[in-house]
Amino acid sequence: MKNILVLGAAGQIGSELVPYLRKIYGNTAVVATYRSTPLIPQIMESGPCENMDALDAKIMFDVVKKYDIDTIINLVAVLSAVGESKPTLAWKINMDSTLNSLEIAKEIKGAVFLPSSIGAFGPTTPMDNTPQDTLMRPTTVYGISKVAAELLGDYYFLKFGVDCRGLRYPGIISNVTLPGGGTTDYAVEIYYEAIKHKKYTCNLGPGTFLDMMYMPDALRSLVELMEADPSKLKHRNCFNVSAMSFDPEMIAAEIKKHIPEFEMTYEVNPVKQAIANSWPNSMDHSAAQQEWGWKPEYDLKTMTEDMLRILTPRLS
Ligand code: AKB
Repeated sequence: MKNILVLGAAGQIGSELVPYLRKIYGNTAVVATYRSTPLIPQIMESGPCENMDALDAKIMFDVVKKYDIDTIINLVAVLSAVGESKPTLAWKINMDSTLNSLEIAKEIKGAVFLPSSIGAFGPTTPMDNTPQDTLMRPTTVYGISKVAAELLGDYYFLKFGVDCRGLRYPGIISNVTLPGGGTTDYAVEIYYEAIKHKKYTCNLGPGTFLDMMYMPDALRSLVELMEADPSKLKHRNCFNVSAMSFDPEMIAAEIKKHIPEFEMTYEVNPVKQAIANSWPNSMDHSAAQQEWGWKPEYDLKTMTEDMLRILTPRLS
């Protein structure tokens, strides 16, 4: 990657990915784009930014040309829970931004990163140690758009030689920008509420296991995959990647070790619960280990220590 365009840079991943990439590749080499949500000041002040709509291919192409972009990272997405209340909008945003990225990469002979998700799996997928290659019949519009994007990524690689790569991200836990509209959002909110109010009402029920990952691992996995030797990649779109699997009781118990008065209660959101029940409990990420050396650094214990260390002074 030399000159990188990050679409959706104001979101949960984008607001940390842009500074991370600028540190590695240089401030002027990473162009951050956004539409309605403003970028964080650190991004606005440290390098090029463009206010543009990723659904407008002509404008995206002009920006790509202006900065001599060779790699497009498309983080534009309507997530799983919101997608169920606005399915046609979710489909349009998720698919049009994907197609525009692939079409423009084809023109410039560039590379594309497409994030997929545990949401690409469905209720008929094996739930435990979910294999890399398995049955994928998701029951959310978000998941359907992710499977379609994975297939399109492979199609553009095979048909046009576009160097498209992707990761099936689990729930991502972070402390800069809150996620919005996802099913795994509870695992971020719980830290904020534990610090601010010493209590949290969880919208997923006890025993709901899901894969999760701390943001530093998510950022590193993206760069490691994009820089991996292409001749080693048997799977391009997309690799299972995970760092930990837990249920609400386990994360609450870990937080309680640091905040003994913390209490969690449950008020299950039926839409989110149905989505979570259709997703894997834990994924097998051995293909990512074998093909490009994936290895997570954080587990539930070390992530909790780090989240509380960073958030406590900010929120107290
Ligand atoms: C969501 O919950 O929708 C996302 C995801 C796992 O893709 N965080």
